[in-house]
Amino acid sequence: MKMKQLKTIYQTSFLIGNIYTPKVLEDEALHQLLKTQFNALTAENIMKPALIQPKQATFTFDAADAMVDYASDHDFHVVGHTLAWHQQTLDWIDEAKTSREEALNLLREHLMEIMTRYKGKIISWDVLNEAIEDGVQQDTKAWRKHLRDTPWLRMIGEDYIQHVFHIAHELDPHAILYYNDYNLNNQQKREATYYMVKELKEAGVPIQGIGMQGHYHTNTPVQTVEESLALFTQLDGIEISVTELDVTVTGSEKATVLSTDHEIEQAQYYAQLFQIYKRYENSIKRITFWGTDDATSWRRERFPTLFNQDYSPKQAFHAIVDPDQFLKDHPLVERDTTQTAVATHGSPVLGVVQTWHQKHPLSVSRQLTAWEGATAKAYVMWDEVSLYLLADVSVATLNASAKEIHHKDSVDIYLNLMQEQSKNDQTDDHHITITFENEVSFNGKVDIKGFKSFATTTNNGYQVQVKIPVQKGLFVEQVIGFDLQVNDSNAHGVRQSMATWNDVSGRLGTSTAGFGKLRLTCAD
Ligand code: 9MR
Repeated sequence: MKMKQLKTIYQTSFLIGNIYTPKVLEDEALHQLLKTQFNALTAENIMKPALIQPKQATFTFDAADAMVDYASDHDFHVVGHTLAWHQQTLDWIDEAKTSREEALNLLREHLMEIMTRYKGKIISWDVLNEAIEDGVQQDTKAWRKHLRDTPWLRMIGEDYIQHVFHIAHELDPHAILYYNDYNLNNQQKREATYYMVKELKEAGVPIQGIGMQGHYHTNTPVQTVEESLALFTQLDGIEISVTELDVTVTGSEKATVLSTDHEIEQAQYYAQLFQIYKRYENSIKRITFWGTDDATSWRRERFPTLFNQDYSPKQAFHAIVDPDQFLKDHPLVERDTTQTAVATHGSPVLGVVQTWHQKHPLSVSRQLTAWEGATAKAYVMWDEVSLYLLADVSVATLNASAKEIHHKDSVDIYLNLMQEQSKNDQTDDHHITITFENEVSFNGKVDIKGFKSFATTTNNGYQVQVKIPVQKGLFVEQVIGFDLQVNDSNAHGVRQSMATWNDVSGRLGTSTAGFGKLRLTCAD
């Protein structure tokens, strides 16, 4: 039976894209898959700043040239990705020694070489990538306060944003210029982005599109995606594209096979997304998937794409072919995704690993950011007067140069002792942050009397241990609201990722709704 073609099914709605990797030039089956299903290609990596200009004034265009030729030979639209980003940026720039004028020149030169070369061949550019920071909690209208602390921002100032769009427009006036970011379904990040784009647009900055990346998990509430579309479509003169869609269904731990249940659950999620996208088809220009198949995706351990390793279609593909029918055949069922775990009774001594009971690990691996960094395994113990936590963090590089503590490599601990009953008594509700260097913050609350902490580096990251005295006492079978977040700082001191045990909304700082549940047990 001939396989249905997504690009044909959605031809009156939006372009259907995927990533381009050089592999397609040698893999005939991959070429056939791209050609039959998709009509737009985004460079997954080869146009990124550090790859295309690895040394000052040395540009490596071969791979990008080959992509543009391939696309033109086979009638694909080409999307350029990306020009200004905080990751894989021009690492050879010495931030400390570069003046604003020099930085602006370097930015202009970078754009000039690339955009002039491909002028007229690129439908749209992801001009600015991921410029709003994570964890925005309030005051979203003041979007400048929420700009990510990036090398370009430090060297040029906040107006690097205006500059990069003006330069890009001058160089290729016909390309549609995008702001591209992940987690734009998050209410605060969505609002900050909305206000930023609105103000830029009204000030005459040539920005014409918002790219909602779309790195989701089946736990991501699907209505939050619709809420963002509803807001962004209020912006005049701004088109929307879904630029990097993929949906994971398992946790970060490596799994070897995708179970049938998970495959259906993922497909249902894709079906719901496409029902939403169809409702906004007048505003959505393109939907690009971030990966062709589960064997090569950047999140390959978690099966996020529409195709298996041999390019055969998964249920997710069938779900997108006909979302309504798929959801009729596979009706949604309510799922509770709240994590629950047990804390074991005992009083460990901080710094003495043998005294810790390491049997019931909490996996801190729900990634909140598109850049997937540090994760942790944590163990909680308790006695009648204190709660104890040991978190073993796996992370590649350690950095404490950021101003704010939770932008350093650190662990956030959230405690809501009495859960619902505690609204009027927050004596024992805490938000504690501890870095790999044992810097501690109680985030505005007074110090906890008797609190103790210990931190040490390990072969694959660092470990923190804390003792949190509890004034009201603890008792067996008590269930407490609890969460952990691991913050990963990159080599520039920019927080590049956050992973949690339970919450996926990014609102741990202001709401206990996303906390998981910890049960205090006596037994092992
Ligand atoms: O899929 C990309 C992966 O192969 C790279 O290793 C990684 C780092 O460059 O970037 C991935 O793509 C990112 C994209 O460029 C920007 N948004 C987030 C994507 C996932 O991290």
